[in-house]
Amino acid sequence: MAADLDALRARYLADLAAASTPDSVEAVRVAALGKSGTVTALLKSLGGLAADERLRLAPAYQALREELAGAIEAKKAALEAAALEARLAAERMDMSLPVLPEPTGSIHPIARVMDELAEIFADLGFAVAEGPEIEDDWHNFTALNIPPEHPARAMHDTFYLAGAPEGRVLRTHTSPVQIRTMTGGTPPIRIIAPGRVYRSDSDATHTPMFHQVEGLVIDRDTHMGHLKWTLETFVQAFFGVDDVVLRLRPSFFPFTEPSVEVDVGCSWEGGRLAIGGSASWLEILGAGMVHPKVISNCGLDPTEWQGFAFGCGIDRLAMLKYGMTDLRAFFDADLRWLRHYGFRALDVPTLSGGVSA
Ligand code: 2U9
Repeated sequence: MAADLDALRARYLADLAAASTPDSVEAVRVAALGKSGTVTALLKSLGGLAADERLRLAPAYQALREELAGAIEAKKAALEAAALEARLAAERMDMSLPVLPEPTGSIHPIARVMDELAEIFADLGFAVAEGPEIEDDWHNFTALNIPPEHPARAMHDTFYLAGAPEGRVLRTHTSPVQIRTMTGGTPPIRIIAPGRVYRSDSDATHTPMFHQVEGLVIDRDTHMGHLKWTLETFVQAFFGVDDVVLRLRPSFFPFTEPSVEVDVGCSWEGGRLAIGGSASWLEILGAGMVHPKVISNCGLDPTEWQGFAFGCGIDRLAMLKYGMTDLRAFFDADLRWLRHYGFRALDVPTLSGGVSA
């Protein structure tokens, strides 16, 4: 009997050594230790033996079963480890390789400036708000203290939408976004509203579609000092210049009272514009304290809530910062212009990386 066990052990260990898949290991297990396996049969046969025979043979049978079970488990584990190694080797990536293929498109300077604005104002606690480009008369005009027949309506060169419900217009500014924010929520509010706006105007310095960013802060004790600090901080960060000087000139807008036009100090060294100092002035913004009527039009109590707003042309900001001279080139889709002035797709502006680069 001892010789039989040695032969069985040798045969199954050889079969295991030859097994190269989990299925062939399982076949060895079934043949030896399965319900009808040979070793199982030997163990079952112990029951029919005389007691002294059973005592003599049982330890050898048990030892064989345990040895084979251990060898089968070890072989299974070795095959699983080898399979994992092979998969890892096949999926190995060189994380230091550059992204391929190199993106061929580029980020338009206007999109870039919008990203920079979002980054700068996010740092000051402003969220980005958006709204529809097709607006109704109330959100675009009436709520902003521009009632029907008000001369400011004519100034906006509005596109009226034929075939749309009565009073639909292409928004002439992003101000209706702030109206929607004020009617839809409760102060305090700190938002910027960047986006496309439309006016029926076309010449060297005007395109019928252009981009604006407007900002709105509504809180209990907001005043012109907060407005000036916010604009200074923004202009400093945007142009990457510390000695920014702002000049606030009295002006008029129906939706703000008082209203100001804001100039930034600059110089023209060798014909090139440099922001900073106060040798010369460039108008870049309009702003003011939100008119109490606008606040009450939005369902808020103007004796409790007040705030400031500002507006600015994004296309002009981009031209001043990146040195383009012709506004119309922004919308010509000329590939040579886009390659020259565009930004790399993965070059995302961050405050830490520098929005003024
Ligand atoms: C609400 C209340 C007040 C937004 C403002 C300006 C002044 C302004 C122009 C700059 C150049 C537009 O692109 S531009 O032609 N904008 O001068 N905008 S205050 O005031 C608001 C907006 C919304 C509810």
